[in-house]
Parts: sequence; structure tokens; C-alpha cells
Amino acid sequence: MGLKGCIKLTAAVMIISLCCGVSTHERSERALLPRWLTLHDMDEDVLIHSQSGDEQAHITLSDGRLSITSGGEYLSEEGHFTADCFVFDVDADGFDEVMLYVWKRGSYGRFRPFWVEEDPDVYSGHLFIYEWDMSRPDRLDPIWMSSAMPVQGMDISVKEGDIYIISPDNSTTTWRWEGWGLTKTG
Ligand SMILES: [Ca+2]
Repeated sequence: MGLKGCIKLTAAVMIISLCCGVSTHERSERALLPRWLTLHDMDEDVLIHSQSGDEQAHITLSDGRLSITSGGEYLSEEGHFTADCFVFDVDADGFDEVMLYVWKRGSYGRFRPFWVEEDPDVYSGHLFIYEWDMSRPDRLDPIWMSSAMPVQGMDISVKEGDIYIISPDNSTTTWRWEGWGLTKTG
């Protein structure tokens, strides 16, 4: 093999190593999620009714990675695993919101409330609710981001504004938007 061949081979090995490095990291992080958690797949066109108008979006969800494309694109953050995505009228005002069931490390980012002494660096489930805002390139305007959910969510379903959280022991709790945030109703 000549010098050019060696250089090409070395470059190919480096690229493969980099790719493997990323996927190995993803895999090792993925392995930290509970085994009972269901990571859903989606590949759907969804018509979203918002205060700023109706818009068709395409939602893809695969192995915890979320992409919502419309006028722009929303991509889930690195280190966040999106288990499921729902488009429905959370607060019963006649317009859709986007609700994500996200698993991430800790409840807060760089800044936490002064009364919270410690934010454990472990994965926990969170519900993030966004208004659809067509003036934003990424469309998603955060209106409510939960800290770690008080119940374990193996799976979540939504029906007529009620949010059903199914726990690993197959018990179900019901949640509904009341005033500001989700309240347990059953
Ligand atoms: Ca709404």
C-alpha cells in the first residue's frame, strides 16, 4: 500500500473511531435509563392549531431523539432522551400545545432555586409543555417545564385533556392542567 493509501486508511479509521465514540457515548447514556421505560418511535405529519395559525409539522422520534420540522426545525437537546411526544390542547383554550416526555439528568440546568441544595446528577422523567409560536424559528415556546416527576412513568397516554401516567407496577395516575401546571386528579 502506498503513502496515499495509508493516509486514506488512517483517515477512514479516524472517522469510524469518532463515529463509534459518539455512538458508544449515546449507548452508555442510554443504558442509564430504566429498563422499564418505553422509548416510542414516531414519523408523522401533524396539523397543529395554534393562536398564530394552523401549520403542518413533521415529527420524527427514534431512540429518544426528537425532530420537529415545519418552517424551521426543533431538535431535542444533547443528553436528553424524548420518550414520547404529544400534540393536544393541554389547557383547553382551543389551541394545541406540544408536550414532551423527556428523560434528562437532574431537574435544573446551571441555575437552581436557592432552596434546592442539591440537584442529583441522575436521569429522571420530566414533562415539558410548549406553545406553538409561528414567530419562532423552532416554533416551541416553553410554558411549563416540570422538575423530576413525582411518579415513575413507564408509559404515558392522553385522552380528552387528561394525561394518564402508567407506572412500572401497572398502576395509573391521572393528571390535568389546572391553572398553572399539572395537578393529579386520580
Ligand atoms: Ca391550548
